[in-house]
Amino acid sequence: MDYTAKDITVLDDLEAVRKRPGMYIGSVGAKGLHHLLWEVIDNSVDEALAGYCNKIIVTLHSDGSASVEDNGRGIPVDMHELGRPALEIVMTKLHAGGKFGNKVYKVAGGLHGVGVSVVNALSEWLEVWVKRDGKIYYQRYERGVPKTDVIVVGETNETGTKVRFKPDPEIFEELNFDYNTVSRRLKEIAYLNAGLRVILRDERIGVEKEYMFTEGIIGLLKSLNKGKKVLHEPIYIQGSKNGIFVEAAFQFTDSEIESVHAFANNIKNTDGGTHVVGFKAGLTRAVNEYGKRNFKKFEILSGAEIREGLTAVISVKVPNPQFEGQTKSKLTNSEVKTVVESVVYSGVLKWFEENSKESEALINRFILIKRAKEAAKRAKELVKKREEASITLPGKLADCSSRKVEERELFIVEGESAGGSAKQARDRRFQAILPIRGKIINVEKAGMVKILKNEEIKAIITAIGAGIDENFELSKARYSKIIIMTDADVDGSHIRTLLLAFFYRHMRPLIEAGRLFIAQPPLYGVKKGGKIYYAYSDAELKKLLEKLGDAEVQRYKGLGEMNPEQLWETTMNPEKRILIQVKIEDAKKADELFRILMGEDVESRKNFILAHAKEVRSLDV
Ligand code: 0RA
Repeated sequence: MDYTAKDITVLDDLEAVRKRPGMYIGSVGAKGLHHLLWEVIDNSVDEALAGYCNKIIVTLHSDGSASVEDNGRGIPVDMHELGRPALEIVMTKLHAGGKFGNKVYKVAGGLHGVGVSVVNALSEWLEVWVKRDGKIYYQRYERGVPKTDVIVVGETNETGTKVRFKPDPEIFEELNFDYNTVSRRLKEIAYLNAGLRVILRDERIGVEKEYMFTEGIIGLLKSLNKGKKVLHEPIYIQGSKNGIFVEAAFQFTDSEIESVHAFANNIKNTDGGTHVVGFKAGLTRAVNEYGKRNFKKFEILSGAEIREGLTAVISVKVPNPQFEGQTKSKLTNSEVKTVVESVVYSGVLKWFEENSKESEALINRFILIKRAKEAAKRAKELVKKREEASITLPGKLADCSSRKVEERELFIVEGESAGGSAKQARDRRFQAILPIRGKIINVEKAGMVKILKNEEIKAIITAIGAGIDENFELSKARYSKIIIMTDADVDGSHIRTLLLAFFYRHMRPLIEAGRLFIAQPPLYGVKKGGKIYYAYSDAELKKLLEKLGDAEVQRYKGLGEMNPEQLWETTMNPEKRILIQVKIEDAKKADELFRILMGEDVESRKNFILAHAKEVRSLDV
C-alpha cells in the first residue's frame, strides 16, 4: 500500500481515538466494551430500518471476539473519491458512515453512532466480509490499520455484511461480553423492529437464541403487562409526518401504576422527552374530545386521571434526533411533540369511536379515578390547613429560646398561679411553660371528640406541633420532653388522668418514645434552723424527721404554695428534680379509668368506683 496525504489523516483519526477512547465510547470498562458491539449492531439495524435487511446474527466467540452479520445490501466496495474502496473509508475514517446514505435515522454522534471506524481503532483486529455483486469481499485491520486490501475471497448470490472484531486488551479493562446484557438489548431491538429476526449465538457457552416479534411493540407491551389484569386489547397507533415515524401501543390495567416506555431510533429514553409529552397530550385531548361528544355533563379529565394504570410503549424514528444527558435518556426535538400528539390524537379518537363498549367502560373508570383523586386532594388540603393553623403558637405558651429539640422541654402546668410561678422559676433557655386552666373540662361528661375541641387541648396540640392521630409525626415534635406538672390534689389527679388518656389515644408514639413525663413535686417542706428540707413521700418524711428531730412540717397541697425558687429547686431543676417517665401501661390504665370516669356507661362506672374506691382515692391524693 502506498501512503498518501489522505492516509495520514486516517492515521491521525486512529491515534486520536486510541489516545482518548473515553471521548468516543464513554469508558474503557464493561460499558465501553459493550458500546463497541452496540455500534456495530446499530449499523445493521439501520440497514433493517431502511428496509433492506430482515436478519441479524450476533455471535460471541470463544476467543473474545464478536461478530455481527446481516443480510442487507452490503457496504459498498467501489472506489471512493479518496482513492480507496468505500468499505475501507467507512472502516477507517471517523464519521464516514453517514455519507453513504443508508443512515436515514442515524443517531447523532456520542453514545451510539460514533461510527464503526471507532470500533476498528479500538480492536486488536477486525475483519469484514461484504457480499454483493455476486462476490464475497474481505479486508482485515489491526488496531484500525488495514492489513490487507479489499480482496475477493469467494462467490455468492447473497448480499450482506459481516463484521468480526476483537476488543483490544491494550485499551479495555473489561474484555468479556455479558450474555444477559447482550440478549436483553437484542430482544429490545427485535421488539422495536417488528418482523426483524435477531439471533444471538454465544459460542462460549453453546447457546443460541432467536428473537422475532411479528407484533413488534405490541409484543413488548404484552410482555410488560404480563401478570397484570388488563382492561382491553392493546391499542396500536402508527403514523408519520415530515419524516418522523411514530408508533404507540398502550393498554389500561387495573393497577394504579402508570408506566410509559419511550424509544427514539431504537434507543431507550428513560427520562422520556418530547415524544412522551406529545403522546400524553394527544391521549388526554382525544379522551376528553370523545367524552364531550358522547357523555352528558362530561367533566374535563386531567392527564393524570386518565393515565392511572396505563402501560404504554412509544417508539419514534427521527431523522436528526437530539438528546439531553450523557446517556441520551431524554429526547429533545420539539418537532417530535407536535407530530406524535397529532398522530396519537386522531388514532385514539378513532379507536374510542370504533370500540364504544370498551370506551364507555374506560371513561367511567376515568371518572371514578377523578372522584377518588379529588377526595384524596381535599383530605390532604384539610390536613395542610390544620397544620398551617397550628403554626401560630398558643398565646399562653411561654416558649423557650433554644432551637435544639433535644434540650427543649414543655411543662404543662395546671392553674394560673402555678403557671405564673413556673414561668418565673424556669430556665427560659430550654424550658417552656404552658399553663392550662384548673378543670380543663368536665371530665365526667365529655367524650374524647369534645375534648379535642377544647381550647386547652388545642393549645397542647399546637404547642407540641406534631399533629395528632394517624397524622402525628414524632419527628415534628417541638420538644424532647413533655412534662405534666399538676397539683397533688383531686383536681390535679383528674387533669393528669385526662392528659394521660389524651396522649395515649392521640399521641401514642410520644409515650412509646419515652418522651412523656410526670413532674414530682415534694409533698412536704421541713423547716429546721432556717433551712428547708423536702420530702417526696411519707416514708421520706419519716426518715427526715428521725434525722432532724423536732422540726416544722408543711404539707404542700398545690404548686402555688411554693415560691418560684422552691419550685425550681424541688421540681424543675434537671440536676435535682424527679421525673416519672410515663410507661405505655400507665397511660393505658389512665385511658380505661378515664373512660369509666367519663361515665357513658353508668353501671360500669358505679361498679368501678365501688371496686376501686381505694385506688381512686390514692390516685386523687
Ligand atoms: C452505505 C450504503 C449502502 C449500504 C450500507 C452503507 C450498509 C452499511 C452497513 C453496515 C452494516 N451493515 C450494513 N449494510 C449496508 C447502500 C449501498 C447500495 O446502494 O447498495
